[in-house]
Amino acid sequence: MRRLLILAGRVFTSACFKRIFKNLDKNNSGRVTVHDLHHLLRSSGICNTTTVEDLEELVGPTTSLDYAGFLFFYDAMAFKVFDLNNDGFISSDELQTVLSRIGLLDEHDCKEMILAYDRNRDGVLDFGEFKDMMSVRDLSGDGLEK
Ligand SMILES: [Ca+2]
Ligand SMILES: [Ca+2]
Repeated sequence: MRRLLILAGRVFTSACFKRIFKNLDKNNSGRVTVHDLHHLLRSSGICNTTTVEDLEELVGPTTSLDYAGFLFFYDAMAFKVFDLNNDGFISSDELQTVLSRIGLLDEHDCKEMILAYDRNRDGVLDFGEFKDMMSVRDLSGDGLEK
């Protein structure tokens, strides 16, 4: 179970969020732009259909993000990827559909993952619960660079 969760977390970490951020922040300004993020999403295959306009809507009235904003953005993007019907919740069916697309997990595992993080027991994950699930990435040793 733990191993599966870490695997799922890795889908979105690939290596290390700080490294991703640093790579995007080519001029070392401590901020990345919406265009940088757009390029990241497309090149990583996470969200090929997302346009710069979609991102601008998500990011709000700013054209660049600091690291904290970047992490929030990434969680929000991941949530959007899983929330296939855009109702603001992730069901075990949606989790299964997305994870099976990338060759991870079967139906049983998805139900367990939802159960493990479904704090209010409504059978689906809202954004807060989803972020808890994603925070498993901290257990995989990412984030602290020497
Ligand atoms: Ca949904
Ligand atoms: Ca819930």
